[in-house]
Amino acid sequence: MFITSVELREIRLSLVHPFETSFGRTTERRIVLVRIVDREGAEGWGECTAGEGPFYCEEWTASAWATLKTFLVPIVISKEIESAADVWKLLQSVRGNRMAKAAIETACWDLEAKQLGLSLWKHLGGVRSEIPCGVSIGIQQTPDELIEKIEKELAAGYQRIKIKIKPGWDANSISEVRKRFPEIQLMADANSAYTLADVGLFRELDQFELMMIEQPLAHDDIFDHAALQKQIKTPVCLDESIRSPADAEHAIQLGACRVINVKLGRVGGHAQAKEVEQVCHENNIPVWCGGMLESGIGRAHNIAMATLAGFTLPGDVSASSRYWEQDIIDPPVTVSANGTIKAPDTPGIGFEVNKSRIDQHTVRKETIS
Ligand code: OSB
Ligand code: MG
Repeated sequence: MFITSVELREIRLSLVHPFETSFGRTTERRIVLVRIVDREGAEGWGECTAGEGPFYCEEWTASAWATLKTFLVPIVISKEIESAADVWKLLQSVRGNRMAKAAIETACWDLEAKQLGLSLWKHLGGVRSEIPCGVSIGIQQTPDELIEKIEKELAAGYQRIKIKIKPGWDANSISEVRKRFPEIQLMADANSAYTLADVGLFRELDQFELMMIEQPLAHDDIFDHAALQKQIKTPVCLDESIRSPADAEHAIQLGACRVINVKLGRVGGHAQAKEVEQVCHENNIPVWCGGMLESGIGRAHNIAMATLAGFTLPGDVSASSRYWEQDIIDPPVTVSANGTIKAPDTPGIGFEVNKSRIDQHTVRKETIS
């Protein structure tokens, strides 16, 4: 692969419904897209999953833009690259900044799959053509509103429901939901809103038979999560804390979690995600694909990743219409009545990138060649 030009764009997309977590509320996304072009004029697309501020992790839209433009793009441009699998290593002189790295690394996988005439999911080594899907539901005003949202998602076919929790919106809302839906696959995500001092709360949550509790403690912690897991029955799932295959190995060895959520951006792209999946697979730890309120390009990459063997649990990848009036890919991502998404068979990410729609939403653009 020989990349002759890289286009960076920032697009702004309004969410159909605001999304609230323990760390804040999002109404409009600021998304950096990366388009790479090779000597033959073939293109690959990647999406940066950094948020609008440094609240989920350190990276955010503007830091990712600056890191891509100043450091990462110059590394990959105008040189012979053996394969997409080598890009992570090429970028290793830059520390951290995994979401910025993933934006360009995933674009390379899309381009390479297109060069080979293969769907991205097959090129990655995926084993299933349909992925099981769940939804992540943000913090609501009242338990009744939450229950109404859950009813709607279950009617649409989604296989599991994840609700966001924070202090003051936890045991009571979970209890109400469980009363109304005694049998559903239910889980909660705290996005690091608690400490070990809250162990009493987590013991109380054990009675609700949650599939798992996601990232209850600090975003960069593994040690305290191990202490918590020893004191509760509900499996702990780590999200924020797992940034590399080594993190996954350490967390598993310490007993800090029984499930891992894999996010392409958080671990630095497809090659790293495959390694995290591998480590988990070897240790009998199931994984699932997380979401970061992606536009269609990031969503398409998530679908491809979730076809890998270890992704046995329903993830947070859901239909475009839950996020956007109009997605930037055609066709939009849709979910079947039994809560699955079909991985497309056309080359690369397998969806048409709608350039005129992207143009409409672009607030800045820079081409480096
Ligand atoms: O922790 O999984 C998370 C969204 C933004 C930041 C962090 C998270 C999330 C979600 C939404 O849960 C998943 C999605 O629907 O894309
Ligand atoms: Mg999470």
